[in-house]
Amino acid sequence: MVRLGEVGSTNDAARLLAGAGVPEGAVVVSDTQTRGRGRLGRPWASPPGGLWCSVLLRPAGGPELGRLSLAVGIAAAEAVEAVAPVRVGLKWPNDAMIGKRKVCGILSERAGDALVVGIGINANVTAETLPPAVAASATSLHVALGRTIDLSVLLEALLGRLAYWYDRWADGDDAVVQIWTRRDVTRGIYVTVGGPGAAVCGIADGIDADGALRLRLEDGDIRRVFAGDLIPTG
Ligand code: BT5
Repeated sequence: MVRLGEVGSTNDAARLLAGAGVPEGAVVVSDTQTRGRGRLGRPWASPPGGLWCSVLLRPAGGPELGRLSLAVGIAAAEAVEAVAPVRVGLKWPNDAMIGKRKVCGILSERAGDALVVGIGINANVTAETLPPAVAASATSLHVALGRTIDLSVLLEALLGRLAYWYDRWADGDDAVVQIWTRRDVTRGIYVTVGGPGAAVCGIADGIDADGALRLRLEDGDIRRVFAGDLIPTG
């Protein structure tokens, strides 16, 4: 485990480890990130108090990688619930939510033949330390509970649940899809999905076994979506 006080992005630090041939399971964790990022290079606010970490994986083939990101989402949700009396929902593709607000984001990136899974949990982050634009749609465990939690206990829970769900994923276990579906907060809700192509609107109809979002269009057809941002509109 590499523990840092400050880093650009723990994902970049983990990529360096991947390039150096470090074995699977290595973890980088930092108190803050100066260039934390989300998907498509979007900034990820990483003030002190959050759990900002990246895990190096070397999946040997295995089933769909889209499905691995589901497994990571379940692990993050279970870890948060293990340390705090909150209910965590999942919003496709990679957000862990408390109510309608995002408490955790996940960024999986390929690094050669390895995979770096970055997980950011707004644990002891206070609302004042998040940029206003982010604070409007985000929450933290501190905001939800009104107290701090032990970050090392949260990290231990996260790594434990991640190891469990990584194995389930590698075994091709359908529990990954089933358990993710139980936490799905947008199923049956009218949504807009913006992505690489034009935005599409429809009723979110859950996910397929490969992690694709099923969108029921107005004409009743199902559109499978593999990447994008889901915005509840109904
Ligand atoms: C994500 O991207 O949600 C993935 C975030 C992954 C962060 C971890 S922290 C450890 C590792 N190192 C990194 O550099 N990254 C990973 P995306 O779905 O694209 O969401 C990004 C959007 O979330 C931004 O455009 C903001 O609107 C919002 N956001 C930014 N910071 C946030 C925060 N701390 N909490 C909640 N929402 C935030």
